[in-house]
Amino acid sequence: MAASKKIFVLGGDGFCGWPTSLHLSSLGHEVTIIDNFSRRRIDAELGVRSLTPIVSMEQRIDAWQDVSGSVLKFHYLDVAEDYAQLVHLLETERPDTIVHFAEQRAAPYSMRGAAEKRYTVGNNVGGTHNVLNALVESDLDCHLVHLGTMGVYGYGGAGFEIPEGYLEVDVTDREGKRHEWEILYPTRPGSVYHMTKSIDQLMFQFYAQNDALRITDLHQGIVWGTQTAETRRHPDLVNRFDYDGEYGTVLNRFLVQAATGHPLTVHGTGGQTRAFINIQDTVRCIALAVDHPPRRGERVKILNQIAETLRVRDLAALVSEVTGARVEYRPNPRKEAAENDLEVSNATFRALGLDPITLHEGLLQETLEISTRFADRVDPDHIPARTAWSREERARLDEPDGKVVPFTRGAPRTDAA
Ligand code: USQ
Repeated sequence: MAASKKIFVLGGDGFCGWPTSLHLSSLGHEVTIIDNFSRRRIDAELGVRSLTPIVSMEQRIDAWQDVSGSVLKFHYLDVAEDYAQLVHLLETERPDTIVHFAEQRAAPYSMRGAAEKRYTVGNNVGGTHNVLNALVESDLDCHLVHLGTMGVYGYGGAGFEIPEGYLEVDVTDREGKRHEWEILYPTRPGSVYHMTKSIDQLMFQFYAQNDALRITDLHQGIVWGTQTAETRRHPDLVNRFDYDGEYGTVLNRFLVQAATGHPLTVHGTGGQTRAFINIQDTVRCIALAVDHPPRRGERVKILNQIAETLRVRDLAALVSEVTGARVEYRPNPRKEAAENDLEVSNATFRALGLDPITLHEGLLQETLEISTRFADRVDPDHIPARTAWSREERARLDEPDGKVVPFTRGAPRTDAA
């Protein structure tokens, strides 16, 4: 095993942060969780709760100590607001690595209205900049591992496999001389949330170049599943599970919908191709990234954290096949391409030994079983996605017939998106 490190996990109470904290601790690292419980607060604001019952941070930490003998430290802190405390913690604790999940991560929530857009930009951009600035101010040679998103690339249409963060371009000047460049892959965010991750990329580029900060940015796809080897060890360690229209991600939503007799809510034609990864691989990838930092002075290391690409309608068909759930094509509340292809390289993680879990029936069963076990905690009012990206989508959502396209096997009609 690689040497034990002192690691801060910012946002360690969230869907990816909690299982990552446990996984890093199980590998022998000394983990400190920093969180302001914003996910729990937004649950209360939206009037929803995690499908799985999650206990307090204190109980979570006690349960982990009971089953593993390892101690997780915790600090309540808002990295976007409590800058002085963040610098103080860095100066006194001097971590080797910071894993940064402390951002508002739901695209639909970021598009709800002015308040949520402003919160998402202020929290995500301000928080990330505070972390970078605090690293410089505390003069710490600490590796920053940030959870970014596949969404910074836009979704496909490139006609080639999307590389890991950088694009080689060939520019011909006025004299006809050709110049070869390597640039950050042009960003094409599709929501305010995704836009903040695009801005993060520029901040990383600047601080790596100006202050030689060592930074890894992980462009992750859509996560599915909920449990990991560590969260399974005690009921109080269970991971949170979002199924609602704001925070629930597509496959987990479909599984809860199937378990509660709700039709599977495919947006538009379901021709959207997206990248996916199981939560168990999320935690493995983070551990691999922690063990393979860039050198000081090196450019930002960008890795695509994905297992495979799939179309939304194919996911629905698979869940329907396994559960018998009905698939319903609904007007798409988002402004996104109705159909797209997407090819993505995940060469670095594969070279580091990741053999990712891909979607198959067996694995759906565990998530389905959890969905069924806690089905009575589901509030059906929170299942539909109601946040429209713009006035145009709002008007379509409000049409009385909803323009639902009936489910047909094979290629569905494409005139309904
Ligand atoms: N979709 C449906 N029906 C639903 C819910 C979603 O058809 O009931 C569709 C959406 O229209 C979209 C696709 O499924 O085309 C994915 O939606 P999602 O909610 O699963 O994922 P997204 O909003 O893109 O965001 C999630 C995470 C975010 C992460 C991102 C990775 O919330 O934190 O960065 O996945 S990626 O999508 O690769 O950018």
